[in-house]
Amino acid sequence: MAEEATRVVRSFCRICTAQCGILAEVQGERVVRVVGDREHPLSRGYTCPKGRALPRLHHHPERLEKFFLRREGGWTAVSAEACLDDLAEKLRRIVERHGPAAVGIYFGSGLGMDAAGYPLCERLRSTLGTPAKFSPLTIDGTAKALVAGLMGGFPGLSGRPDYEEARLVIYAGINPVVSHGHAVALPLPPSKTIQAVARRGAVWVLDPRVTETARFATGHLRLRPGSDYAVFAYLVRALLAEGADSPDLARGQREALAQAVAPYDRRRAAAVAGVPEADLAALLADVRRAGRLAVETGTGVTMAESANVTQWLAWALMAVTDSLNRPGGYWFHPGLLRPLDQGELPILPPEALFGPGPPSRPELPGFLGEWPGAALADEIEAGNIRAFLNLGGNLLTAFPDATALEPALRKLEVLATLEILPNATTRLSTHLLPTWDQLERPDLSCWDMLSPKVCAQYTPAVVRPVGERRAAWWILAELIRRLGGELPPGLPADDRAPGAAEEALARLAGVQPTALAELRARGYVEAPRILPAPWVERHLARLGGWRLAPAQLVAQLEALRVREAGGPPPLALIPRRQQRHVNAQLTFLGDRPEVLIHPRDAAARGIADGAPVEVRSPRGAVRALARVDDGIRPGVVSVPHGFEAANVNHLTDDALADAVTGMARYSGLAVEVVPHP
Ligand SMILES: Nc1nc2c(c(=O)[nH]1)N[C@H]1C(S)=C(S)[C@@H](COP(=O)(O)OP(=O)(O)OC[C@H]3O[C@@H](n4cnc5c(=O)[nH]c(N)nc54)[C@H](O)[C@@H]3O)O[C@H]1N2
Ligand SMILES: Nc1nc2c(c(=O)[nH]1)N[C@H]1C(S)=C(S)[C@@H](COP(=O)(O)OP(=O)(O)OC[C@H]3O[C@@H](n4cnc5c(=O)[nH]c(N)nc54)[C@H](O)[C@@H]3O)O[C@H]1N2
Ligand code: SF4
Ligand SMILES: [Mo]
Repeated sequence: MAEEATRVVRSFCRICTAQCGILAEVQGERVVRVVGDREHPLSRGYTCPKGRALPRLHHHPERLEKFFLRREGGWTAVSAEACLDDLAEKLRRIVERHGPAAVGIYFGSGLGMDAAGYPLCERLRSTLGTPAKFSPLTIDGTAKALVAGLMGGFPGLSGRPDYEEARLVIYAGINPVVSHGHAVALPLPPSKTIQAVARRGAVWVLDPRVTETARFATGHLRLRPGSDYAVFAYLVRALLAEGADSPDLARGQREALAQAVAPYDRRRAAAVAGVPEADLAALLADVRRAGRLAVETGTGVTMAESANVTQWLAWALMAVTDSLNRPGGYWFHPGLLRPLDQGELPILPPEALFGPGPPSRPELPGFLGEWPGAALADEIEAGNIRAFLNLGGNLLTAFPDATALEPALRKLEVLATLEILPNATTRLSTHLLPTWDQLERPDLSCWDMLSPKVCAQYTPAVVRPVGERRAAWWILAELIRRLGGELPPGLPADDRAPGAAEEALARLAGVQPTALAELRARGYVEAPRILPAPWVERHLARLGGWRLAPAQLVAQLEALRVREAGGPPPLALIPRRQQRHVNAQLTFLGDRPEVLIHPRDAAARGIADGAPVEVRSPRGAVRALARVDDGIRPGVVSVPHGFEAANVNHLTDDALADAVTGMARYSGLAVEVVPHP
């Protein structure tokens, strides 16, 4: 048989926000290899094992290729139309009988990088008229939007270090060498970026574990989970006492901030964080030396009880060192395809961030038009949510308290899932709708603000869609149409018609035609980053300066301070990410759910390295292998999420959500670990 010619398609990876440039080698419709694109301005040849596994993802032996309906007795493969007819009919009946809030909807990570599909999720939600919208926001990092909203008047301000000039970066609860960044990606490769800062000055890591990132740092605080706020409070207090100030601070608020952090002298901060006072002194000395600095926080911060307070004090530290919107400090992404820097940003009053929350959990707010993921099981159990649209997520591994969520999901009349592979959540679904994966669709950077640079990318489809998979935009449009909603003008009726995918991208991605044409021609466009950015300065002038002491956060700090007397739990669970899977995806590449435990804690429990253990919480148990690791702080165990057979969310508790934002608590929970023969 003659060998088929290999063609190379230039594309970009959409597994994480780093969006590395890739070259896909294709024979016929088989993707044989993905390698890094050396000419790519963003990643210059860099890729990670996940990106290189795109061919395995696409050719996965169990990939979903058909529409399925679950009827009594099992699954039936049906046509796309029959599946959509049935689904729309059931949704219509449920809304008629119980109102729109009876349909919940999850904007999952799987659709989060589909530039044509994603915008229709919101249109589907508004067609249904349901307030029961969920997204990664409340299971990932509400603290960032909250603090941007409260201190900066606009929750969409998204910042990152000025890696060109920074002389001090503090990484708190983030491990970019593995994750490539929390939401916002780091310039690649992460280790080189971090080393460059270290050469200019200093890099500190705040993490209960010696992480892959800590190895490149000049200083590391192996602090107690959830104690970061005390470290930042100490730094802010010390600098304010020395007279630190900036013309950009809202008037009268410096005093309120000073008062809030007053209790955190070095001794108290060291006691709360469980670190030597000398290490805090060394960090403060580096802060003084650098003058300006940037703090990068990640899920270790946003998933802790102290999330909002830590994020606030990290910003406060940048504000009082005059680092916000300054070279060598922190810059705010202006966006490129959907720019923020063209007009005036709205200035939102604090109340505008919140809305009515889920009725079954009156203590929880709605936040930025969404409901907390921690309320999903209760909303179903209360009979409020009866149908659920899962748009590219694995609910059971993503949401807290799988012990409560799994039986709840089984009670749903409808659980419809848009997916590319079977998983724990598809197994509970009533409707399965297979969509184009990232190699099967033309695409654009969906979230240009999360890029490390002011840039945007375009990729053509690499191969033709397999089986009966349909475009996510087509599936969503067909549902919207069946539910009586309005569709954007000019949207192709058939995703399989020639040119339809490109046309849909143009109609849906919200990008100016000229910009789109340029992107298609060049694949990658970049704009210069200007620092200080005039649009931020204009915004700040109208805002009256950074608001240093938002009342909600001052109150949360006070509450934390009162609880400090109770001390930490004997053994606390913390999350971590691993190199070769992203959340619940790509677990077939071989990462294992190892429980990292300190030798002291292991010995006290008779646990040997590599031995099977059971991690227990009041909510449930997870079995995995122990890795005895002297890099982790004593009293802390680290368990990665995303594994179905060892689902760490059987340990988490959906009652533990942040009172201000509803964010789920995934870090700092009390657990016990026992040998499990
Ligand atoms: N305990 C604990 N829980 C956590 C976390 C934690 O650290 N600890 N992390 C949280 C965080 S930060 C997040 S973001 C969430 C993530 O939770 P999810 O939003 O559920 O994300 P994934 O697990 O990545 O699942 C995405 C799904 O999309 C599918 N998919 C991939 N590509 C495509 C595509 O092109 N189209 C479609 N239709 N589907 C696709 C994948 O097969 C996968 O099943 O989990 C949260 N849950
Ligand atoms: N390889 C890979 N990359 C990913 C993902 C993945 O699953 N795998 N997921 C993607 C997603 S959805 C996200 S949201 C990002 C997240 O990106 P990151 O936020 O960088 O996530 P992690 O790598 O888990 O790093 C969190 C760190 O916080 C530490 N930590 C836990 N609790 C605390 C605490 O209380 N205080 C402090 N200071 N540290 C603490 C943990 O030990 C861990 O090292 O990564 C993205 N990139
Ligand atoms: S870092 Fe890995 S997963 Fe993320 S975009 Fe690059 S290749 Fe893809
Ligand atoms: Mo995330």
